[in-house]
Amino acid sequence: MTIAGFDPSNGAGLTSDLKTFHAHGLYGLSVCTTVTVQNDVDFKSSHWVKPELILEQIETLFERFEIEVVKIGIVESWKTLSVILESLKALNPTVRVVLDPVLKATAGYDFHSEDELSVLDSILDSIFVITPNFEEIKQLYPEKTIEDTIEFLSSKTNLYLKGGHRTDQVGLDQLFYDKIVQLNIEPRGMNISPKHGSGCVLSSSLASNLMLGHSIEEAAVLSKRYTEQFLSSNTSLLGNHITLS
Ligand code: PXL
Repeated sequence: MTIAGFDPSNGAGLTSDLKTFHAHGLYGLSVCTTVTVQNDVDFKSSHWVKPELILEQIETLFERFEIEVVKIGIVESWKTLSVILESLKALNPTVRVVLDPVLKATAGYDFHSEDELSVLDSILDSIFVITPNFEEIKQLYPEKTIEDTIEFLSSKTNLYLKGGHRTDQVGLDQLFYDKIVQLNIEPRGMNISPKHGSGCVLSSSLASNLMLGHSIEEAAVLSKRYTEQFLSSNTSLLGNHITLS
């Protein structure tokens, strides 16, 4: 299941997640947190779905399906995220959550501007893995160094740090898991070009691979490779998932 926003261009958000789930051979369920007005280059506005309505969507799906892995994307606030997590845990105590902490749309729009970080701190241990990029990890704890933030986050949850925006080694992703293990996932040097919503693809591929029974380490590598393939599918800002041969 994905709990995310609707992006009419389908590069990001829940429709992008559904395409990713489908390409992994899974049937995806989706819960909408916001209706956004955007295309692949221009983010105009976000119209948030009330938390009660988000919960009603979640509960209605749980009435019919056993949901074991949930990817969460854009939410209005960390408080809303905490309400969603509480509901998920009540419906399935062993649910695993992949959190893509969307703080800024690529097309320039800030979320969580006046948000309480202490709320995020208190919910990190109910998340299975968090998937920030370099910009997001800096923005999450601006007063800490990146190294300190990595240490803090990885003491509470698994951390998949996306390296697309890093300046030292572009495209080097890092997984910090089981509190102490670090795995560097090198880029494969494919002919990739930037895409709108690539972070959504990585996190929903990670959720898919976990759902398929892979360990966090295997799932991380498979998702990196899946995302690279997606990024190299064409040169436009909207990528293709799989092609039938
Ligand atoms: O890629 C981040 C993201 C996630 N979800 C939605 C978005 C965006 C970026 O634009 O619109 C709905």
